[in-house]
Amino acid sequence: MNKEKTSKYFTTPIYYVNDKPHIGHAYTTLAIDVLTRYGRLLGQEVFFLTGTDEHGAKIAQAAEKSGKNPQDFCDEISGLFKEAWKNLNIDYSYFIRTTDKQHEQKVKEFLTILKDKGYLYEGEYQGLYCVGCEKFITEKELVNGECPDHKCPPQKVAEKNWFFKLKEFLPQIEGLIVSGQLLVGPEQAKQEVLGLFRQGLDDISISRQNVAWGIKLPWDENQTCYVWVDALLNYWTALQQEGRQYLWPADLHLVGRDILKFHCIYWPALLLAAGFSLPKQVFAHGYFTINGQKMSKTIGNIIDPNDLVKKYGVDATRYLLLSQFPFSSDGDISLDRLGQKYNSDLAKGLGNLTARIVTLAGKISIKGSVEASENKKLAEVKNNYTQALGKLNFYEALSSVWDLISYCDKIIDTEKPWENRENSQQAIAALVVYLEEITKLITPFLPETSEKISQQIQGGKSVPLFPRLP
Ligand code: ME8
Repeated sequence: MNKEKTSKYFTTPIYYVNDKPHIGHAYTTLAIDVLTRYGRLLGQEVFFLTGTDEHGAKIAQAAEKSGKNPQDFCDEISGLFKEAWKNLNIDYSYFIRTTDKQHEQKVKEFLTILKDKGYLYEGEYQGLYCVGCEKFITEKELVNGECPDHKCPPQKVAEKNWFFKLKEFLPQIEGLIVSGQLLVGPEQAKQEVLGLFRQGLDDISISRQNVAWGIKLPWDENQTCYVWVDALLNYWTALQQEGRQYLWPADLHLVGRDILKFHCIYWPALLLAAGFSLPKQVFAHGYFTINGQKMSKTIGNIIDPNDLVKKYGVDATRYLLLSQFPFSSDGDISLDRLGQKYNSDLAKGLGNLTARIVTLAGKISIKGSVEASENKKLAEVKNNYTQALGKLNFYEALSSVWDLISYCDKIIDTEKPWENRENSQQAIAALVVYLEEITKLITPFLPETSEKISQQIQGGKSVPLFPRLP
């Protein structure tokens, strides 16, 4: 098979560098890390792209507030994202920054293609702009005169801009989404996007006149590229930088549901206009709130993933974040519940089971194989796991493994194989096979733990994996 057929290209959003990473960013990035590791275990070449979104008014204002020049500020915060991903054992293939010179160059080339094809025109923009969202906003969207997400009044803007003929592409994109040629998941997200077409959309401005911190339009130095166009293009420019154009189109853009419109409407339209093929899938996951509130610096309730790693360890943090809620649902995170889940699922569940089986296997010489009925259990678990991961249901995939863990605990409790009866050898042999299978299934989620369990099975010596926390 040629390279194109077996390779996959997965992306996360590129995160704004106005602030340090939080567990919401970690959630999306971990999910792609798991899919990447899973794909690689299946023998696929997977290219995993993540990075940072560094231009625009929002970043310029954050830099100014911190008393730094924008580039130094971006270098610093972008570095914090890289560090957090390292601490979470996230194995990305490439980290793009929109201030990379090659990216800036490719954005200019892309915009020139649109201009040459006649899809850009000059116009006057008069309206409202929310710097927090980095988007033009309508009166209708405001709540008590404020942006409902950022709880602040938008800016009044009246400036000359370059516009993109978005409307020309809307019927085609709607058709592609309806027919599933451009997959939008889950179903609820697809319906939300289709609703946007029904409400009607106007052409979009792709440049800003009074935002200096951005990429200058090659034919109009008074204008900088609108930060969302600059950012979306990362998915395409990164491949050019890496000499991996053959990976286009992306197999999956994973996003939070806040940025669906940009990924399912604006992005496909820009690609169609330039004559490029469209991504295969855009999937939107749910949102975390903290004790019922939106995570925000103002409220002061942001959870830093590095703090979780310090408290629970890398693999435990990976597990705790991905096992909270079904991937497409919103959910509320509480630090207390994270601690309880650590103790029940990891210290008591996986950790304790490993210790029990490794100890039993070390005491008794095991012979025999797993009986047919027990193999049925394995087949069922593997099937549930594969199906779940195929649908990006990380929570369900993990539940199926934890179901096997409780099943093993029950076998040990009922058969008491340490009593060394007639069937003990058989039971222990089966338990070892189950533990080996559990080890394989958790590999994409808990790579270090999986390695440690394999070593313990081979060495016959049990070492605690997840010490119980007070
Ligand atoms: O939107 N729960 O960047 P951003 C779960 N730069 N996921 C969350 C979350 C939460 N509470 N908060 C954030 C941008 N996320 C643009 C993207 S892409 C071309 C440009 C995750 O820093 C989720 O994936 O605001 C969301 O879409 C993303 O972080 C937004 O990150």
